[in-house]
Amino acid sequence: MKISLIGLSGCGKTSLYSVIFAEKTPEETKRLSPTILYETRRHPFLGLEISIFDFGGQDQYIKEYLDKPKIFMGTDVLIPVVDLHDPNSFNKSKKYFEDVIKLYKENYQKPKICLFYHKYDTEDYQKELLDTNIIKAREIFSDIFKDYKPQTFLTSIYDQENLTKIFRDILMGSYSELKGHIEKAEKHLREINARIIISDISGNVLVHNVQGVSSGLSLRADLRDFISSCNVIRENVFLSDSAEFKGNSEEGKELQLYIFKYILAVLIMKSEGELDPESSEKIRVLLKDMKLFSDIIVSIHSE
Ligand SMILES: Nc1nc2c(ncn2[C@@H]2O[C@H](COP(=O)(O)OP(=O)(O)OP(=O)(O)O)[C@@H](O)[C@H]2O)c(=O)[nH]1
Ligand SMILES: [Mg+2]
Repeated sequence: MKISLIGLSGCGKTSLYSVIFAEKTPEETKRLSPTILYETRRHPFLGLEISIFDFGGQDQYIKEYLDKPKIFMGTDVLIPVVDLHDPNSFNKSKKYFEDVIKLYKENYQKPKICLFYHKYDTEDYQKELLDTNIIKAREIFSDIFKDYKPQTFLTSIYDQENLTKIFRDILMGSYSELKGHIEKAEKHLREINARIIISDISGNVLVHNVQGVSSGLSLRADLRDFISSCNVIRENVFLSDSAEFKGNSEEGKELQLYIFKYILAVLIMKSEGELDPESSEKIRVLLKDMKLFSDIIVSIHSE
């Protein structure tokens, strides 16, 4: 799956990448330099290889891509990024997007389009201006992708929770039938009185109900390492697709890890006697559903 981020220089493409996939804080992005030409990064997600193309937006690079457009081709998801803090750039940005769309049309390609109205925040910016800019941006951009039925999002690296969900749903795009499972799990997690994290084997968090265990899509490093080690044991010692691991402390803290079909990890953290019968039942249902979820992923992969 190829995801392409396009937009003028400074609109926030590399920041988006850094916060969601590379465990950077929003503050750290203030020190990013403009991207030279373009950068490609690979990221495994639910056993699928995702390539993220971050197209530097300085004028000379845009000219180069438009002259040799092959690099844009084969994009599954195009994310045009509009900088809401820079209304003077809207028309220039529109021109760039129109040129790219024209190339896709000429080549009979139809990527899914997720238009980001980005920097939707008041970090070093006035609220009143932001509101005016959104109205102006919608007037300028809402029409240019209309043949592609674009999805539009108001995004900000300062609202990581929302941004992570947007990216998770974009990445799950190739598994549309799975969205319902994730939403159901989300609902369950709100009702269970244990701390639960559902991620893939590479440590991309899909759903959780614990504060501070993830940065963007990435699970905290110690838990990620734990899952990764258990996954190696599953493969090399148990020689099975799925396995269960357990840890207990003398104080009664308990950690359980379920690995389903070498793809999905469900981590449950609780204290002794903490679980009420209702939550136990809900965990049982949740695990059953996640097993099904991983079966579906495997069947999609083998298609
Ligand atoms: N307020 C605010 N600032 C942001 C946001 N996203 C990125 N920025 C800031 O925008 C500036 C430029 O970000 P970059 O990610 O380097 O921009 P870029 O689109 O990659 O630029 P090029 O590589 O030149 O194409 C940085 O100072 C970021 O901190 C956001 O959501 N809100
Ligand atoms: Mg950049």
